[in-house]
Amino acid sequence: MDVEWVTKFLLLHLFLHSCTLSTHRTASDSCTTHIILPGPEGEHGEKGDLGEPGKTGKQGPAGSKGLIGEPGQKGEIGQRGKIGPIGAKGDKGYRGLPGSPGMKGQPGRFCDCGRYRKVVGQMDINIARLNSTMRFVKNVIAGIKETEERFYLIVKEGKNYNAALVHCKVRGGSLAMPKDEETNSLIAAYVNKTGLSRVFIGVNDLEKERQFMYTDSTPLQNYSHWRPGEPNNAFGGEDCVELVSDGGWNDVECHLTIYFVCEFLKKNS
Ligand SMILES: [Ca+2]
Ligand SMILES: [Ca+2]
Repeated sequence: MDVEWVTKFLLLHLFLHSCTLSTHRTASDSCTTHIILPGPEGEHGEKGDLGEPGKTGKQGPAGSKGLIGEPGQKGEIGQRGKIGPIGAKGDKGYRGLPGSPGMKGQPGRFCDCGRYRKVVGQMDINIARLNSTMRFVKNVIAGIKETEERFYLIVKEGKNYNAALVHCKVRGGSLAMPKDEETNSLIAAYVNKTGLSRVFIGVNDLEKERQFMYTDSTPLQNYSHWRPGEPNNAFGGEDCVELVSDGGWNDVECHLTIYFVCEFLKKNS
């Protein structure tokens, strides 16, 4: 409470109290004597000096989001991008329309087919020979026997006597002609080792009955190895000779189809 105002209040209260206590006096006498009034208000004081600057206020809360800005200027054109990966294979297209029919062909000519047939036939023969040679080589690789002068080879292809003769001859040899015991034993052991029981050898009496000769047209000389009772020319038709596994000889029919032994002269002998 303002001090000046309190003072004025106390003085007024004292004045009224003194008037009440002096009721036997006239109001004008007694109150006039004891009135105490405040003086007139003084003039306004001079303006104070400028106060010191206040302390820095606290940081205010974040303002509300501003309005969207104006769009920027258009940028420069960018660099060319890398080539993308190969795309997936496209679906198969629809079937095209059929083309226009072609021109009519020229009339046919007479075919000289005979000449071609002859060529093809010769090729077949050559292939057959090649296959035969391959089998022969396989046999050679499988096993071959030899003496000082000759090689001997069992051919595991069933043939009659004449076919066997040709087979050995076209390969530079002949059907085997054992002309001594050593060679005969070697061929017999070879037959046994191969698991066979009989093979054609190059001996026959085709030219003259009972006069056996080798296929090189030389007569049997100091050596033969007939089995007991052979040659017997059974049924009047045994003009070729087989060698059985014990080394013995037997005259047989020439059309039999059995394995055979070729011999080849060594070139250095
Ligand atoms: Ca005979
Ligand atoms: Ca016989």
